Amino acid sequence: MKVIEGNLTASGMKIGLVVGRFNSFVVDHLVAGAIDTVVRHGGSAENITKVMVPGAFEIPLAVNKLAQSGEFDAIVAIGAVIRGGTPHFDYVAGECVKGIGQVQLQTGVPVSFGVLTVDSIEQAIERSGTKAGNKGVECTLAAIEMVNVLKQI
Ligand code: INI
Repeated sequence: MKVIEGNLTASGMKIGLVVGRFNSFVVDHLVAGAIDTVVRHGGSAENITKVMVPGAFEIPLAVNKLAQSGEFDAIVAIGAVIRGGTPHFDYVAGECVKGIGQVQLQTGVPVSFGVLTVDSIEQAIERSGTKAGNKGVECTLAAIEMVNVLKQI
């Protein structure tokens, strides 16, 4: 049996980070986790390009432009959508994940989904570097692994 799998080495990788500013008190920790992960896995902060956008709704458009530029091995989308009392959450989160999914299938550039979609500020804090880990770290590892697995297919 032939098994193809990707390692977690980020040496020489060019990574685009697209970051929604909304809920920045959470998002800043996710970004720090993402950068730290690239560096700790052999990559360089100089090879990271960070693009700031207003919120999660705008993330897919910037991800698409980076992916189409051909300059990046992978793109990490980072943001935080926190449910409020209206259906707004569902529209913003839904468009964000749908758009990101489309970009990676249409361009072949791996895009990882580091956008928290949570019911409360407490859940967001838990997933941005406290008791439930850090989504920025997790999705950056997924991006690195996908670059390395796709190279072999
Ligand atoms: N954007 C987010 O990234 N997170 C949110 O929780 C959020 N909420 O709840 O409204 C949010 N809204 C802004 C949206 O992403 C767009 O920036 C805005 O609608 C302008 O297009």
